[in-house]
Amino acid sequence: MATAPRYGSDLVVDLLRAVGVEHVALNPGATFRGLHDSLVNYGGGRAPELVLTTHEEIAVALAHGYAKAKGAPMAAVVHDIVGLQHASMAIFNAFCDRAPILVLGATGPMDATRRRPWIDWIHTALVQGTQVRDYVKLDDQPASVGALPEAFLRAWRLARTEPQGPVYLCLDAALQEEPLERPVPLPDVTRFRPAAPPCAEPRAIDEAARRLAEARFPLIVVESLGRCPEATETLCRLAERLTAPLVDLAGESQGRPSVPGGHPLDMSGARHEVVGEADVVLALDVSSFLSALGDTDRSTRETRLLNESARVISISLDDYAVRSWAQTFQSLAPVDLPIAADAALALPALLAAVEDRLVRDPRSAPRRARAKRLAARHAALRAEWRAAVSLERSARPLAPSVLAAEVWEVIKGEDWVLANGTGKGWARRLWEWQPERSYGGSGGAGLGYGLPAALGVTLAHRGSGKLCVNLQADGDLLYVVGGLYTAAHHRLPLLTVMFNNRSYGNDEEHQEAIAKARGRPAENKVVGIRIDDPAPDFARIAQGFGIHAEGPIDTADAVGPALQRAVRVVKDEGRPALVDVITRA
Ligand SMILES: Cc1ncc(C[n+]2csc(CCOP(=O)(O)OP(=O)(O)O)c2C)c(N)n1
Ligand SMILES: [Mg+2]
Repeated sequence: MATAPRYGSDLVVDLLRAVGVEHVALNPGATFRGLHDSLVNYGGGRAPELVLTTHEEIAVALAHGYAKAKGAPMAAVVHDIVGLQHASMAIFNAFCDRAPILVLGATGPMDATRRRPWIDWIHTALVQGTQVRDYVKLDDQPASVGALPEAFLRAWRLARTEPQGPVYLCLDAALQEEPLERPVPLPDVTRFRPAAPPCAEPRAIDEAARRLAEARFPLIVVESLGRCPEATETLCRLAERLTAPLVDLAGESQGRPSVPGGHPLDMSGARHEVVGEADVVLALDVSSFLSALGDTDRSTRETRLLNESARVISISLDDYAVRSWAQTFQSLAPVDLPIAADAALALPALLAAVEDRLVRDPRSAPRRARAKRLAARHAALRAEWRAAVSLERSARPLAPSVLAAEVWEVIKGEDWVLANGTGKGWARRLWEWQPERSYGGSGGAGLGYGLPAALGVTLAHRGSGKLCVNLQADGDLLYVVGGLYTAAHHRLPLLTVMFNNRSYGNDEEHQEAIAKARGRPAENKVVGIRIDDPAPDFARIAQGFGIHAEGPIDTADAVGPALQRAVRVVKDEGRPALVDVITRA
């Protein structure tokens, strides 16, 4: 292995190492043959380690899952304009989810005299970064080897500065392949760390504390607070002090979970009730106020607020993440006390200010009564959910609730991690739900996320003894089924459980709703939607990639033993496994 950098791309490997990038996911391409060679022959393929993917979308989605689980970015390398176009969906998801990723691209050569005919021309663009500019925090293309360290460190720093997100750095092929005539000094990377995130303005915190302490029925709503898992403890303490119900929007598809499912103040399952009763709402890291405080009619798309009179306090960095192209900023909701701050960082100060006020104004009797009432409602909800499982137990195909319950029976004694999926929301309802063990969804609701993101989570936890579980929908998997190769090749010990309804189920509901609204035959909802003629055999597909797999399974009784066998493969052999279970469409 070479010891001193000799080419521009060797320098990129030095920079990746210097900032501590441990993994680089890629799908090969000639525009980064220089970098590829440097990763293999200069870096030795291990520092950073190469992860081979079969599609650029998989490379980026894998880096997305990894960033959330590791709390640190990895890199994904994508080939010129074609790889970047494949990667773009996954970059968008990461942008919406505020996941930091270093996307390295390649182009050119920009010097036309050095281009090969045809291919180097059709794959060169001015300026390549414009393809993803609207959903990365920065795109850049250094024009010389000397400019490389600065461009790299700026991108690296911005990706990790709150609000975090993906960055795109395009490396000219000629620059990668350029021999270094003289050493290029590497800066001290510790001097380019991300800025400390903003805390809340003290007077605003004091005002928030006053409104909350004086509220008749305060409510706390969270959407993405789980980006900082340490915030959960303070969040629960604040809720307990105020006897404020907690509603976590994460658990279905959006956000990052932060509320423990067993907390007696968790009212996520009774959102309508508590929103309707609240007079003051504290929204922590909430972007979609209408998801939090409203109700939408599926067929008319009409949304109404559940409570017109509640006053809203919001703590988030959303206004610093606004871009004009995609309307990811959501509808403009009225907020009575907006506070721009990292919600997790603001929480301890808010808790202290609330405690201070409650000591001076201890009207505890109504709070005690409310705590009792909410705890009873919480227990009733959980009992309802368990009863739903008992009722459905013999149904064929399986109800998602029953499958989620079966998965729980098998993993509850393990040090589990939910790497992807929600089991149609049932994992949160039925499992002993610890939010720090899950990583939320894609952020951008772009399909093709689940498996590769789960592989990234598994990579981040490799060697930790944790059992990574992927609750995988069929339609989502079919976009990125080649991810199974990466799972097998890199021996990523991921347990995938298919919630296989042989359908783009979500769209089936939409087609039914619109057909009904128009007085047309609802039974046609399956046309152009079902994936059952012929039904893909996911066990055989996985086996074809060398993965242990069983299925299709369509009875509850057969699920447990198959899952147990799969868990043994994952744990004892350190290999991926898949169990295909047919669920209700
Ligand atoms: C890239 C992309 N294409 C299409 C859609 C529209 N879409 C949203 S949900 C859905 C169906 C998903 O099917 P599956 O993953 O099997 O989950 P299910 O609804 O059946 O549980 C589709 C096609 C999307 N969100 N993203
Ligand atoms: Mg489906």
